[in-house]
Amino acid sequence: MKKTIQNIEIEVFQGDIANLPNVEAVVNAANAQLTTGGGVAGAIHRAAGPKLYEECKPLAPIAPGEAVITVAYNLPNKYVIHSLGPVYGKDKPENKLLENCYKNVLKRAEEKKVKSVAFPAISTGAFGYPIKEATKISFNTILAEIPKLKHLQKLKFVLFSEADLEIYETMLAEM
Ligand code: AR6
Repeated sequence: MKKTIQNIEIEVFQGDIANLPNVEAVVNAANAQLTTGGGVAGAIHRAAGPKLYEECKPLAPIAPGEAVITVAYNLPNKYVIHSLGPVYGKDKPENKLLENCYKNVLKRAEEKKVKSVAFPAISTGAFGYPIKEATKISFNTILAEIPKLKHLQKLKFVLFSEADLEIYETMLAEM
């Protein structure tokens, strides 16, 4: 499903963040040490190859809400933007920290003049953020940031499960 808001195309679809050939930068739902792990981080590091971690190592650790950018090695993209989401119920205030993830990813992308970026649902897997709350935060943050974007033209949201996709589609339709 796609929608255009102030000339920015917003798309939500089901897929694997580590296999998206038509997007310039993909977002990693990282851990603080920027190592591989489960979920998105595992898929991204596996597909990118070991050089990704070599580039990440000196950039770590990062704090919740921060984002750093690297190249993408064997992934079909130009960049990976690594952001650490809040652990739900532990890192406070979790809504602000999650908002910072989306803001800082957009900042890193704009600094490199990136035209398209794909986000996973940061913090909603191992970190336990309820998907509906997290979706609201991601869309509200993106909406507020759209007027500041100079290079980005496409924002994509990749959901792993059908159920998460439905939540994103419903909220995008209401936007
Ligand atoms: N493509 C798209 N979405 C995915 C994929 C994939 N390949 N795999 C999982 N998801 P998570 P977090 C969805 O756990 O909650 C890692 O071990 C998943 O269903 O990857 O921010 C790191 O090393 C969920 O909706 O990220 C960290 O320690 C969403 O992506 C920690 O987990 C995020 O799930 C980060 O936890």
